[in-house]
Amino acid sequence: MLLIRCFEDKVHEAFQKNLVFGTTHLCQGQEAVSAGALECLRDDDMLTYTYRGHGQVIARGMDPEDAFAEIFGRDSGCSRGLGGSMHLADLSLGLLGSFAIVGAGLPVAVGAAISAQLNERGQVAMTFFGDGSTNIGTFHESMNLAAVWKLPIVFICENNLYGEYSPILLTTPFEDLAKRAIAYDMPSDIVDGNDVVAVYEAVLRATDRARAGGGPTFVECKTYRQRGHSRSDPAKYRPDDELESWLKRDPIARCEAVLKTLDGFDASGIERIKLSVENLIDEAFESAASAPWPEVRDLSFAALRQD
Ligand SMILES: Cc1ncc(C[n+]2csc(CCOP(=O)(O)OP(=O)(O)O)c2C)c(N)n1
Ligand SMILES: [Mg+2]
Repeated sequence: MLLIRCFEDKVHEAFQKNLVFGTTHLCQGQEAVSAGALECLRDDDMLTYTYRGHGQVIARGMDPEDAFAEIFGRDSGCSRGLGGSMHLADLSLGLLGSFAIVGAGLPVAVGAAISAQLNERGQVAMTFFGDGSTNIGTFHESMNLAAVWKLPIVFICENNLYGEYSPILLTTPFEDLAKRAIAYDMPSDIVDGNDVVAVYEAVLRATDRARAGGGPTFVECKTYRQRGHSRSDPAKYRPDDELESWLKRDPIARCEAVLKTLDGFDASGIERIKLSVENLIDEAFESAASAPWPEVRDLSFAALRQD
Protein backbone atom coordinates (compact mmCIF):
# COMPACT_ATOMS: atom_id res chain seq x y z
CA MET A 1 0.00 0.00 0.00
CA LEU A 2 2.86 2.36 0.78
CA LEU A 3 4.47 1.60 -2.54
CA ILE A 4 1.25 2.53 -4.35
CA ARG A 5 0.74 5.69 -2.25
CA CYS A 6 4.32 6.89 -2.85
CA PHE A 7 4.06 6.03 -6.54
CA GLU A 8 0.81 8.00 -6.92
CA ASP A 9 2.16 11.00 -4.99
CA LYS A 10 5.14 11.05 -7.37
CA VAL A 11 2.91 10.81 -10.44
CA HIS A 12 1.02 13.83 -9.14
CA GLU A 13 4.32 15.68 -8.71
CA ALA A 14 5.40 14.61 -12.19
CA PHE A 15 2.13 15.88 -13.65
CA GLN A 16 2.75 19.28 -12.12
CA LYS A 17 6.27 19.26 -13.64
CA ASN A 18 4.81 18.51 -17.11
CA LEU A 19 6.45 15.11 -17.23
CA VAL A 20 3.16 13.32 -17.87
CA PHE A 21 1.74 13.24 -21.38
CA GLY A 22 -2.03 13.02 -21.58
CA THR A 23 -3.97 12.63 -18.40
CA THR A 24 -3.70 10.50 -15.30
CA HIS A 25 -6.15 9.18 -12.69
CA LEU A 26 -4.79 8.57 -9.23
CA CYS A 27 -5.98 6.13 -6.58
CA GLN A 28 -4.74 7.53 -3.26
CA GLY A 29 -7.13 6.23 -0.60
CA GLN A 30 -8.01 3.07 -2.54
CA GLU A 31 -4.73 1.18 -2.01
CA ALA A 32 -6.21 -1.50 0.26
CA VAL A 33 -8.36 -2.82 -2.59
CA SER A 34 -5.39 -3.48 -4.86
CA ALA A 35 -3.07 -4.74 -2.14
CA GLY A 36 -5.65 -7.02 -0.49
CA ALA A 37 -7.09 -8.45 -3.70
CA LEU A 38 -3.85 -9.02 -5.60
CA GLU A 39 -2.49 -10.97 -2.65
CA CYS A 40 -5.01 -13.70 -3.56
CA LEU A 41 -3.71 -14.25 -7.10
CA ARG A 42 -1.24 -16.86 -8.33
CA ASP A 43 1.52 -15.95 -10.77
CA ASP A 44 -0.42 -17.45 -13.69
CA ASP A 45 -3.69 -15.61 -12.99
CA MET A 46 -4.85 -12.70 -15.17
CA LEU A 47 -6.49 -9.36 -14.56
CA THR A 48 -7.90 -6.26 -16.18
CA TYR A 49 -8.37 -2.84 -14.59
CA THR A 50 -9.26 0.72 -15.53
CA TYR A 51 -7.58 4.02 -16.26
CA ARG A 52 -7.36 4.30 -12.43
CA GLY A 53 -5.19 1.20 -12.48
CA HIS A 54 -1.74 2.19 -11.21
CA GLY A 55 -2.50 0.50 -7.86
CA GLN A 56 -3.30 -2.87 -9.39
CA VAL A 57 -0.25 -2.78 -11.62
CA ILE A 58 2.14 -1.93 -8.78
CA ALA A 59 0.53 -4.47 -6.43
CA ARG A 60 0.93 -7.13 -9.11
CA GLY A 61 4.67 -6.48 -9.18
CA MET A 62 5.37 -4.25 -12.15
CA ASP A 63 8.68 -2.48 -11.59
CA PRO A 64 7.73 1.11 -10.62
CA GLU A 65 10.46 2.36 -12.98
CA ASP A 66 8.74 0.65 -15.96
CA ALA A 67 5.40 2.17 -14.91
CA PHE A 68 6.85 5.67 -14.45
CA ALA A 69 8.67 5.41 -17.79
CA GLU A 70 5.42 4.46 -19.51
CA ILE A 71 3.58 7.37 -17.93
CA PHE A 72 6.42 9.71 -19.01
CA GLY A 73 6.29 8.35 -22.60
CA ARG A 74 9.78 6.79 -22.51
CA ASP A 75 11.08 3.88 -24.55
CA SER A 76 11.75 1.77 -21.43
CA GLY A 77 8.09 1.97 -20.38
CA CYS A 78 6.05 -1.23 -20.16
CA SER A 79 4.31 -0.35 -23.47
CA ARG A 80 7.40 1.31 -24.99
CA GLY A 81 6.09 4.71 -23.89
CA LEU A 82 3.32 4.62 -26.48
CA GLY A 83 0.37 3.99 -24.15
CA GLY A 84 0.81 6.22 -21.13
CA SER A 85 -0.95 6.20 -17.78
CA MET A 86 -4.13 4.60 -19.11
CA HIS A 87 -2.35 1.71 -20.84
CA LEU A 88 -0.15 -0.06 -18.34
CA ALA A 89 0.15 -3.73 -19.25
CA ASP A 90 2.55 -6.65 -19.04
CA LEU A 91 1.37 -10.04 -20.26
CA SER A 92 4.20 -11.81 -18.40
CA LEU A 93 2.57 -10.64 -15.14
CA GLY A 94 -0.96 -11.44 -16.29
CA LEU A 95 -1.62 -7.69 -16.53
CA LEU A 96 -3.88 -7.78 -19.57
CA GLY A 97 -4.45 -4.06 -19.69
CA SER A 98 -5.96 -0.91 -18.30
CA PHE A 99 -9.01 0.35 -20.17
CA ALA A 100 -9.94 3.99 -20.71
CA ILE A 101 -13.42 3.08 -21.94
CA VAL A 102 -15.60 2.60 -18.89
CA GLY A 103 -16.61 -1.09 -18.65
CA ALA A 104 -14.32 -2.26 -21.46
CA GLY A 105 -12.05 -4.34 -19.22
CA LEU A 106 -14.82 -6.64 -18.01
CA PRO A 107 -15.47 -8.65 -21.20
CA VAL A 108 -11.73 -9.04 -21.72
CA ALA A 109 -11.43 -10.56 -18.24
CA VAL A 110 -14.38 -12.82 -19.05
CA GLY A 111 -12.43 -13.98 -22.10
CA ALA A 112 -9.44 -14.69 -19.87
CA ALA A 113 -11.73 -16.65 -17.55
CA ILE A 114 -12.98 -18.74 -20.48
CA SER A 115 -9.37 -19.59 -21.35
CA ALA A 116 -8.71 -20.47 -17.69
CA GLN A 117 -11.75 -22.75 -17.62
CA LEU A 118 -10.61 -24.51 -20.82
CA ASN A 119 -7.01 -24.86 -19.54
CA GLU A 120 -8.14 -26.62 -16.35
CA ARG A 121 -5.08 -25.44 -14.41
CA GLY A 122 -7.04 -23.70 -11.68
CA GLN A 123 -6.27 -20.18 -12.95
CA VAL A 124 -8.65 -17.33 -12.23
CA ALA A 125 -9.33 -13.99 -13.85
CA MET A 126 -10.03 -10.81 -11.91
CA THR A 127 -11.43 -7.52 -13.09
CA PHE A 128 -11.42 -4.18 -11.28
CA PHE A 129 -13.90 -1.43 -12.12
CA GLY A 130 -15.64 1.54 -10.54
CA ASP A 131 -19.17 2.09 -9.27
CA GLY A 132 -20.07 4.02 -12.44
CA SER A 133 -19.15 1.00 -14.57
CA THR A 134 -22.06 -0.98 -13.15
CA ASN A 135 -24.40 1.17 -15.28
CA ILE A 136 -22.67 0.13 -18.51
CA GLY A 137 -23.96 -2.60 -20.82
CA THR A 138 -20.71 -4.57 -20.89
CA PHE A 139 -20.89 -4.92 -17.11
CA HIS A 140 -24.24 -6.71 -17.36
CA GLU A 141 -23.23 -8.85 -20.34
CA SER A 142 -20.04 -9.90 -18.54
CA MET A 143 -21.81 -10.74 -15.27
CA ASN A 144 -24.45 -12.72 -17.14
CA LEU A 145 -22.07 -14.82 -19.23
CA ALA A 146 -19.77 -15.46 -16.26
CA ALA A 147 -22.74 -16.68 -14.20
CA VAL A 148 -24.24 -18.85 -16.95
CA TRP A 149 -20.92 -20.52 -17.77
CA LYS A 150 -19.73 -20.60 -14.12
CA LEU A 151 -16.50 -18.94 -15.12
CA PRO A 152 -13.54 -18.64 -12.72
CA ILE A 153 -13.63 -14.86 -12.37
CA VAL A 154 -13.84 -12.32 -9.55
CA PHE A 155 -15.57 -9.01 -10.23
CA ILE A 156 -14.12 -6.35 -7.95
CA CYS A 157 -16.07 -3.13 -7.78
CA GLU A 158 -14.20 -0.20 -6.24
CA ASN A 159 -17.17 1.83 -5.04
CA ASN A 160 -15.59 5.22 -4.38
CA LEU A 161 -18.99 6.98 -4.41
CA TYR A 162 -18.28 9.07 -7.54
CA GLY A 163 -18.23 8.57 -11.28
CA GLU A 164 -16.19 11.49 -12.56
CA TYR A 165 -17.89 14.50 -10.94
CA SER A 166 -21.24 12.84 -10.19
CA PRO A 167 -22.13 11.44 -6.78
CA ILE A 168 -23.31 7.87 -7.08
CA LEU A 169 -26.99 8.50 -6.29
CA LEU A 170 -27.32 10.87 -9.26
CA THR A 171 -26.50 8.05 -11.66
CA THR A 172 -27.39 4.84 -9.81
CA PRO A 173 -30.57 4.02 -7.88
CA PHE A 174 -28.82 2.58 -4.79
CA GLU A 175 -25.43 2.60 -3.07
CA ASP A 176 -24.97 -1.12 -2.34
CA LEU A 177 -23.85 -2.27 -5.76
CA ALA A 178 -23.56 -5.88 -4.64
CA LYS A 179 -27.34 -5.92 -5.23
CA ARG A 180 -26.49 -6.03 -8.94
CA ALA A 181 -25.21 -9.60 -8.46
CA ILE A 182 -28.64 -10.84 -7.35
CA ALA A 183 -29.90 -10.39 -10.93
CA TYR A 184 -27.31 -12.94 -12.06
CA ASP A 185 -27.75 -15.32 -9.10
CA MET A 186 -24.09 -14.65 -8.30
CA PRO A 187 -22.62 -14.77 -4.78
CA SER A 188 -21.46 -11.39 -3.55
CA ASP A 189 -19.77 -9.67 -0.65
CA ILE A 190 -19.68 -6.09 0.58
CA VAL A 191 -16.44 -5.18 2.32
CA ASP A 192 -14.80 -2.17 3.90
CA GLY A 193 -12.44 -1.38 1.04
CA ASN A 194 -10.18 0.64 3.33
CA ASP A 195 -9.44 -2.43 5.47
CA VAL A 196 -6.78 -4.43 3.66
CA VAL A 197 -7.36 -7.61 5.67
CA ALA A 198 -11.13 -7.50 5.09
CA VAL A 199 -10.51 -7.13 1.34
CA TYR A 200 -8.02 -9.99 1.37
CA GLU A 201 -10.37 -12.33 3.23
CA ALA A 202 -13.36 -11.61 0.99
CA VAL A 203 -11.39 -11.89 -2.22
CA LEU A 204 -9.71 -15.09 -1.04
CA ARG A 205 -13.14 -16.65 -0.53
CA ALA A 206 -13.95 -15.61 -4.10
CA THR A 207 -10.74 -16.91 -5.69
CA ASP A 208 -11.04 -20.18 -3.73
CA ARG A 209 -14.60 -20.58 -5.04
CA ALA A 210 -13.50 -19.82 -8.60
CA ARG A 211 -10.56 -22.25 -8.51
CA ALA A 212 -12.81 -25.00 -7.15
CA GLY A 213 -15.21 -24.65 -10.07
CA GLY A 214 -17.81 -22.68 -8.09
CA GLY A 215 -17.99 -19.85 -10.62
CA PRO A 216 -17.87 -16.07 -10.29
CA THR A 217 -18.20 -13.75 -7.29
CA PHE A 218 -18.92 -10.05 -7.10
CA VAL A 219 -16.97 -8.21 -4.37
CA GLU A 220 -17.95 -4.63 -3.64
CA CYS A 221 -15.25 -2.66 -1.85
CA LYS A 222 -16.49 0.56 -0.22
CA THR A 223 -13.74 3.12 -0.56
CA TYR A 224 -12.99 6.72 -1.47
CA ARG A 225 -10.58 8.52 -3.76
CA GLN A 226 -8.80 11.17 -1.78
CA ARG A 227 -8.02 13.28 -4.85
CA GLY A 228 -10.06 14.50 -7.78
CA HIS A 229 -11.15 12.38 -10.73
CA SER A 230 -8.15 13.17 -12.93
CA ARG A 231 -5.32 15.61 -13.52
CA SER A 232 -5.75 18.70 -11.44
CA ASP A 233 -9.48 18.27 -10.65
CA PRO A 234 -9.81 20.02 -7.27
CA ALA A 235 -12.96 17.95 -6.50
CA LYS A 236 -14.90 20.99 -5.30
CA TYR A 237 -18.18 19.15 -5.93
CA ARG A 238 -17.77 17.12 -2.75
CA PRO A 239 -19.64 18.17 0.39
CA ASP A 240 -17.68 19.85 3.17
CA ASP A 241 -16.11 17.41 5.62
CA GLU A 242 -16.57 14.38 3.35
CA LEU A 243 -12.88 14.11 2.51
CA GLU A 244 -11.94 14.75 6.13
CA SER A 245 -14.15 11.92 7.36
CA TRP A 246 -12.60 9.51 4.85
CA LEU A 247 -9.06 10.63 5.67
CA LYS A 248 -9.77 9.40 9.19
CA ARG A 249 -10.33 5.98 7.60
CA ASP A 250 -7.16 6.13 5.50
CA PRO A 251 -6.25 2.51 4.70
CA ILE A 252 -2.53 2.95 5.35
CA ALA A 253 -2.93 4.71 8.70
CA ARG A 254 -5.42 2.03 9.78
CA CYS A 255 -3.09 -0.79 8.79
CA GLU A 256 -0.23 0.94 10.59
CA ALA A 257 -2.30 1.17 13.78
CA VAL A 258 -3.02 -2.57 13.62
CA LEU A 259 0.61 -3.47 12.89
CA LYS A 260 1.78 -1.54 15.92
CA THR A 261 -0.26 -3.84 18.16
CA LEU A 262 1.53 -6.93 16.81
CA ASP A 263 4.71 -8.49 18.10
CA GLY A 264 7.72 -7.60 15.98
CA PHE A 265 6.33 -4.29 14.69
CA ASP A 266 7.00 -0.95 16.27
CA ALA A 267 7.05 2.66 15.15
CA SER A 268 10.72 2.53 14.15
CA GLY A 269 10.21 -0.62 12.05
CA ILE A 270 7.35 1.05 10.22
CA GLU A 271 9.45 4.19 9.68
CA ARG A 272 12.19 2.01 8.15
CA ILE A 273 9.67 0.47 5.74
CA LYS A 274 8.45 3.94 4.76
CA LEU A 275 12.00 5.20 4.14
CA SER A 276 12.95 2.21 2.02
CA VAL A 277 9.76 2.58 -0.07
CA GLU A 278 10.36 6.32 -0.53
CA ASN A 279 13.96 5.68 -1.64
CA LEU A 280 12.89 2.98 -4.07
CA ILE A 281 10.24 5.25 -5.60
CA ASP A 282 12.59 8.26 -5.76
CA GLU A 283 15.22 6.21 -7.61
CA ALA A 284 12.66 4.72 -10.01
CA PHE A 285 11.28 8.20 -10.70
CA GLU A 286 14.71 9.72 -11.43
CA SER A 287 15.75 6.88 -13.75
CA ALA A 288 12.44 6.97 -15.65
CA ALA A 289 12.50 10.76 -15.98
CA SER A 290 15.89 10.62 -17.67
CA ALA A 291 15.20 7.54 -19.82
CA PRO A 292 15.41 7.86 -23.62
CA TRP A 293 12.41 8.65 -25.79
CA PRO A 294 11.11 6.13 -28.33
CA GLU A 295 12.44 6.58 -31.86
CA VAL A 296 9.94 7.76 -34.46
CA ARG A 297 10.55 4.57 -36.47
CA ASP A 298 9.42 2.51 -33.44
CA LEU A 299 5.95 3.97 -33.83
CA SER A 300 5.19 1.62 -36.70
CA PHE A 301 3.16 -1.47 -35.90
CA ALA A 302 5.74 -3.65 -37.64
CA ALA A 303 8.53 -2.40 -35.37
CA LEU A 304 6.44 -3.07 -32.25
CA ARG A 305 5.56 -6.57 -33.38
CA GLN A 306 9.23 -7.52 -33.70
CA ASP A 307 9.69 -7.21 -29.91
C1 LIG B 1 -18.04 4.35 -22.18
C2 LIG B 1 -17.53 5.60 -21.50
N1 LIG B 1 -18.40 6.53 -21.09
C3 LIG B 1 -17.96 7.65 -20.46
C4 LIG B 1 -16.61 7.83 -20.25
C5 LIG B 1 -16.13 9.07 -19.51
N2 LIG B 1 -15.73 8.68 -18.15
C6 LIG B 1 -14.44 8.49 -17.83
S1 LIG B 1 -14.25 8.01 -16.25
C7 LIG B 1 -15.89 8.07 -15.95
C8 LIG B 1 -16.45 7.75 -14.59
C9 LIG B 1 -16.42 6.31 -14.24
O1 LIG B 1 -16.67 6.17 -12.88
P1 LIG B 1 -16.37 4.88 -12.08
O2 LIG B 1 -16.71 3.68 -12.89
O3 LIG B 1 -17.05 5.00 -10.77
O4 LIG B 1 -14.78 4.86 -11.88
P2 LIG B 1 -13.83 5.82 -11.03
O5 LIG B 1 -13.36 6.88 -11.98
O6 LIG B 1 -14.59 6.35 -9.89
O7 LIG B 1 -12.70 4.96 -10.61
C10 LIG B 1 -16.58 8.46 -17.10
C11 LIG B 1 -18.04 8.64 -17.16
C12 LIG B 1 -15.73 6.83 -20.70
N3 LIG B 1 -14.40 6.92 -20.52
N4 LIG B 1 -16.21 5.72 -21.31
MG1 LIG C 1 -16.27 5.68 -8.96
